[in-house]
Amino acid sequence: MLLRNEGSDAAGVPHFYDVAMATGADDIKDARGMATADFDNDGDLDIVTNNNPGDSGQAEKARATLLRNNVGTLRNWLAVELRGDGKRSNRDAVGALVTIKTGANQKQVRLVGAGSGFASQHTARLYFGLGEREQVSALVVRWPSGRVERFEKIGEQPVGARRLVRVSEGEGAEALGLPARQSAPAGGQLAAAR
Ligand SMILES: [Ca+2]
Ligand SMILES: [Ca+2]
Repeated sequence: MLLRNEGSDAAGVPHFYDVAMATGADDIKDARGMATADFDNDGDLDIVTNNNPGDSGQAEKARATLLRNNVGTLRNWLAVELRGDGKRSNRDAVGALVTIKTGANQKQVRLVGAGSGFASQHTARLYFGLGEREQVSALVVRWPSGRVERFEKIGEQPVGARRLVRVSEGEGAEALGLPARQSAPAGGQLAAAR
């Protein structure tokens, strides 16, 4: 099952539509656990599931399934990776909260978590969708230590889209391009690579 968020109706009731079959994400394997990460570094989150070999016990017959997302790269995005100071904050920055601000009153918030479901852990990188926007007006990190750092520029540049921003607690931030692997042609939507 893969649900697409269709937004809310006039009464405020959210609606979702199962697009698994239409996107090629439906699968008869007996999956256990699911995690998301940007496996091909193109700025959208892809999905991996582990599969249960069942009574056969032959794990090699139940290889993991990677569902590559071919939808999201038409829009802009920002990825953020944190490294805590290893003293008052843990190195992985679990518990850190990142807020990005775009425009006057628009905010998005992401939390660095640990454990994302049964036997699974999503990527520790935080991904923000920016739509058509080319940059964010501010990036604010609230570290597990309680320290708050705010970035409106990195070096002399605004915080631009389609970048990975690495922030080390108390030591500043750097913006990096990611060496994206070639995406499948647009229109394939979500293609299963088995
Ligand atoms: Ca991706
Ligand atoms: Ca993609």
